[in-house]
Amino acid sequence: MTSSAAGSPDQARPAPIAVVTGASSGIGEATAKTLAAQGFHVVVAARRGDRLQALAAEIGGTAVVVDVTDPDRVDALAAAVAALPGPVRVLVNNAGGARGLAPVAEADIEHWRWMWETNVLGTLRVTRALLSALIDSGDGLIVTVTSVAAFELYQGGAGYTSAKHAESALHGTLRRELLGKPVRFTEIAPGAVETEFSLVRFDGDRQRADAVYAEMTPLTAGDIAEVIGFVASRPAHVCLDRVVIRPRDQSPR
Ligand code: 8X3
Repeated sequence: MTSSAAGSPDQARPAPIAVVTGASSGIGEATAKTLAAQGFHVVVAARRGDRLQALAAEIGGTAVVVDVTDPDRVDALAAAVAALPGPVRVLVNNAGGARGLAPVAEADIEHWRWMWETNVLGTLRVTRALLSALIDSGDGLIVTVTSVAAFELYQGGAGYTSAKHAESALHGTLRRELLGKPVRFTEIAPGAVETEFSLVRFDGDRQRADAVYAEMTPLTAGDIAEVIGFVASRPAHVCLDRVVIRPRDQSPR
């Protein structure tokens, strides 16, 4: 694993900045640690301030409390990033998740609204807010953590799969619209990763969440973070468009 994403050490230059949303736990937290170890100044963004502060202190980064569904907080994130001295090189759109597993006929509209607000509109808001800074850095990278649900369907999953399909479409469309600009795009599409994902989906029901990962060895947040670190440490002309990562024990649907 190359660990020189931030370039060769140069004490005179401020560290390049990486912004990670949904950074208070799971894939976001692990990614923040990986990018910090590669020399980025990492801005960790999430709703849970206490966990963010502890993470920022641990990795020497900056914590910004942000709910990606709140436009004012996203503006505050952009302002906090703009106040830092380094170039804005990396954005990891990781905030999002699933709520419920109800069939379409019994869909909970509020669950759907939350999934579309966080995964789709949240990614849109944060990406738009940081886009010029990423381009202006001369070598920007936008990583969007979608899911295998971005291209697969399963019973009970329509709220989540439709949101992840849309998030993937948003990311892929922007990649096409910005062709020729100095910004790369990578979609990371994980399968089963044991994080708080299923606990959130099942509203804190630990037994139901644990059952998702029973009789298999799921991926860990660190497995995904390692790949994002690899993506972020490629040279400026190399773009990994989409990386699909599943546990050996999970087959495509
Ligand atoms: C979740 C992927 O395979 O656990 O994003 O449903 S899976």
